[in-house]
Amino acid sequence: MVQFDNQYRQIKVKIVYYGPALGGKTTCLKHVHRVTDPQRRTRLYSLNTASDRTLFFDLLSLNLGRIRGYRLTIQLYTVPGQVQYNATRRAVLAGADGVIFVADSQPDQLEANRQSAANLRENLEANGIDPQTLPLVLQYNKRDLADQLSIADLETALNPEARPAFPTIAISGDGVMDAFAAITESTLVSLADRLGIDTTGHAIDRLRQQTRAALEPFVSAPDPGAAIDDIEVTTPDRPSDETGPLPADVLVGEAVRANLAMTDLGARLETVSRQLDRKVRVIRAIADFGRAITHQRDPADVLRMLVRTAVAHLGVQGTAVLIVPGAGELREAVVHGVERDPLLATRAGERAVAQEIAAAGEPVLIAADLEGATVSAAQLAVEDSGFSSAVAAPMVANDRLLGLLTVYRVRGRSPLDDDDLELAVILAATAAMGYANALAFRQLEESRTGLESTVVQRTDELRTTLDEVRRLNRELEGLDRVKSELISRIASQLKTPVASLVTAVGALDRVRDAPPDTTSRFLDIIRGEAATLAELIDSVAQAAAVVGQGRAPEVRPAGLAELLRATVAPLRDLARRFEVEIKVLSPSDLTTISCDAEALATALRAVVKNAIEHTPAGGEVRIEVRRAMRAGRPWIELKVSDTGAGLAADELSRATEPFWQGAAGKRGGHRGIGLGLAIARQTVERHGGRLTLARREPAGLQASLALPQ
Ligand SMILES: Nc1nc2c(ncn2[C@@H]2O[C@H](COP(=O)(O)OP(=O)(O)OP(=O)(O)O)[C@@H](O)[C@H]2O)c(=O)[nH]1
Ligand SMILES: [Mg+2]
Repeated sequence: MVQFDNQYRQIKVKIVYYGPALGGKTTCLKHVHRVTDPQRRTRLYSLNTASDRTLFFDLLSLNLGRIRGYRLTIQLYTVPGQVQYNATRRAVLAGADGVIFVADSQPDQLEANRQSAANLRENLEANGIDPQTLPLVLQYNKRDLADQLSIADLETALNPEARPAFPTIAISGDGVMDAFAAITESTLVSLADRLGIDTTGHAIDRLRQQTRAALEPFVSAPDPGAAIDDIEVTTPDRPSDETGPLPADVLVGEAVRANLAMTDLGARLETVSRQLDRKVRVIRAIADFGRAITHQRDPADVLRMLVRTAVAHLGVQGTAVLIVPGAGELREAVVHGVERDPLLATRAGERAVAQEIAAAGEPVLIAADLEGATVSAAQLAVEDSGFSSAVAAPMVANDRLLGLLTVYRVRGRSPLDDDDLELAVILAATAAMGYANALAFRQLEESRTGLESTVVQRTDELRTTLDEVRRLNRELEGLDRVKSELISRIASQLKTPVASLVTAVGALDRVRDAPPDTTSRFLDIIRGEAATLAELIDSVAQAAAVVGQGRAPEVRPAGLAELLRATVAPLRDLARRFEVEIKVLSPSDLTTISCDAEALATALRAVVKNAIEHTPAGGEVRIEVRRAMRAGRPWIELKVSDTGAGLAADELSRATEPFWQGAAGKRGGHRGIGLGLAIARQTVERHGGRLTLARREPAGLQASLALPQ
């Protein structure tokens, strides 16, 4: 009779090995115990006599998975086969949900088999169990012995209802698990029927499939490891003397029930203590994990640590951490034991299961339910990836979904359960907090370094600006000096011609009727000084150009012939007076030159004028125009050469400074302001060009104005 245990959310199903004495029942149970995952079973409880013959019963509890959220536990019992223990057998058989009848194949045991079968029927009926409907399978055991009955004979004698029957060798385990799988399957089908679970063809198929999957590791991989004799069995004090008088049936029944209850309690205690052990381990793991997480500053390290901890403490083979990078969609951050997270992998046109779970925000346990009328998309995704069960726990910190932890356990291990779910939820929550902290820390770091680099950049900019201000200041100071120098020079230069003019005009006034030659002498003086004044005014205009520097020249193609004419024409008179010849040479195919024509003509005129003034009578000033290539780009060179005294080597570099005047005076007696060459240089440089002075052999100076085109 199926027992529901609501406190532990457990369903207990009772299967009994029945059969004649020494047929091999206990040996079968030992085999099942031996090949079962330790996670799924309790110890094997045996209440034996000293000779190891079953006195009361043997008991093994197996956890088979879940059904309707309940843990499904199968309790396997054997009865004592010896004839005199019938009261015990009857008591153990009470509430059985299925029976495996273990027959002895030896010919001399045929009668014992028959009697035991009849005895089974009797005891079932005594317990109110219908032998016709009770799930039952047969084992024809000891098929390894030489002397044995044929299967056909055994079938005829023992299996009139044609129940499933299996030839077995219990000592080696051959066939034992097949028989066990068959009784489990039919017992569960009958259980489902009695529970009112949907028993349409599909649901039953699914149940069979689930049962087989649950038993798969037992059936396909019987572990030949520990020898049967090594298994620890509990042998209580010998409770009665086998040869003595039998106790009354009632007394025996009471004793058996008491023993059953105690053994069941023992099994339950074992389960509870195992669960407690696990809880302690889990709490310690959580504490360690929490402590370690708080020291993590790198978000990626937090996630890696979560995966390591999950694998170690949940005993899973696959796991993944999916994170929400921003837009709400999950993305794999860490995977372990899987190529892609099975719950994130989508089928065509479907939303990933992981997205659904994250959106719902509730942790989920995905494990096959033996009821299994329908299979969820989540279960399908898990099974498709070769796992049996999974847990998905959202990672939430400060009410914000940060990600999802998923863990997967392979088939053949006991499926993940509610305890695992609980642990995964705590790990995910702890990791979420650590992850959020690490993210915040990183943001802080980033904004701090951002701020630092901005400060560095602004400081650099300030320094550059400051340098520029200093440079401009120096330039202004220079200009200021030029201006004051200019003013003082103009003032002193003006004194002489103005004084001469005043004197000459005064003299003319005094001697109104002076002889004509005297009058013309005074007029000459007046004319000469007026010319000097005009020249001074010219220089002031040029000086204004020096002070007004910074204005970019307006460069455009200008006619070369006009430029040269504008340069030379105003100097013709001077040259004639000084008896200096001006020669102009330019290539016939050069018609234009890119420049600010007016500025360049002024500059060139200053250079040519300077040359004329330093050239003795009979000498020559030559203006030569040439094309040139500098650094692969076209330039124009305007060379002005004279046959004067030239300049000393140390004077060459200073001659283009403002107000510089050489030792060798100009012809004509007067000294200028000393700006001609300085202005020329400045004009050329503003064009991006260069003015250079060189000595000529045997005598003379050559000024070269080079301009990029
Ligand atoms: N050769 C052989 N010996 C077997 C086999 N199964 C069991 N035995 C042996 O038979 C003897 C009895 O086996 P048990 O498993 O104790 O039999 P049982 O049915 O539990 O007997 P009771 O508890 O007395 O009812 C033991 O010595 C086993 O080693 C088998 O398949 N082949
Ligand atoms: Mg036994």
